[in-house]
Amino acid sequence: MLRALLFDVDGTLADTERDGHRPAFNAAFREFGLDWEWDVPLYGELLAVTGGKERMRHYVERYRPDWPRPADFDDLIGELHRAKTRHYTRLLAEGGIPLRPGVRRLLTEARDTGLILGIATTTTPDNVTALLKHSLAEDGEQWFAVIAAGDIVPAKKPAPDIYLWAIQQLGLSPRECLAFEDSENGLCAAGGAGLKTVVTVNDYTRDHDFSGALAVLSDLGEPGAPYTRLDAAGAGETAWVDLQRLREWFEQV
Ligand code: XBP
Ligand code: MG
Repeated sequence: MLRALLFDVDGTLADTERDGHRPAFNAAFREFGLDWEWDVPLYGELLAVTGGKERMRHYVERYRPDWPRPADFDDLIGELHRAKTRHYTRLLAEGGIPLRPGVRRLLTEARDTGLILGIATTTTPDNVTALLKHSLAEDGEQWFAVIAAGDIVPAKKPAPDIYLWAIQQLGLSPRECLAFEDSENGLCAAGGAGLKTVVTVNDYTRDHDFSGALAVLSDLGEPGAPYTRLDAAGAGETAWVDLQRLREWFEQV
């Protein structure tokens, strides 16, 4: 039986990467006098590595191998990341990033029918708090029974650890939970934890490999602005995701 919906954050609840995290990283780089600039296509490549600190380290190793690393490189990464979180959460507080289509409607329906809601993300907890507060509701954090985020587990997505941690906190079995993801790394993490997963793609993840997903959709859809289903099982179907549809998909496989 379906008891809980577990949501990824970045790219799934809101399109935060291109116009949220990316400019926040760039603002932090400028603040520290670094000539690093992550444009839209480069950031798409960098998204292969989850976690902001991990992503910055990967950038230096892969794209700036000649950059003279200071002895306190790890500290610098930590400081840059704190600055980036400050820039990012300020952007959210300014109301910068709306929820994706259908997200608020589905969360509300799930709450009203007593389904458990949870979050499983690699992003920093402050980022989740800010998004829920400014883009969902003042008490948005309280809508979720568990918020699994950031460094709470050392191995980030595509490792399944963050989902396993969230499920354990809820005292549920993976067979009672459904995950929502936007990326191949996220689908791997959820699948690795034994979860069925619905994928909503975005411009950065459209071409990822989503085999094994319950359904792959353009977005969750709204009445009057339906999703387009992209996976072979239902290609071309247009509708919107509500609990009845989710239960049908969930029980099918
Ligand atoms: C998205 C990420 C995050 C953000 C940056 O993960 O990979 O790292 O890009 O967040 P998810 P931090 O879709 O699982 O939420 O800088 O706070 O790490
Ligand atoms: Mg994501």
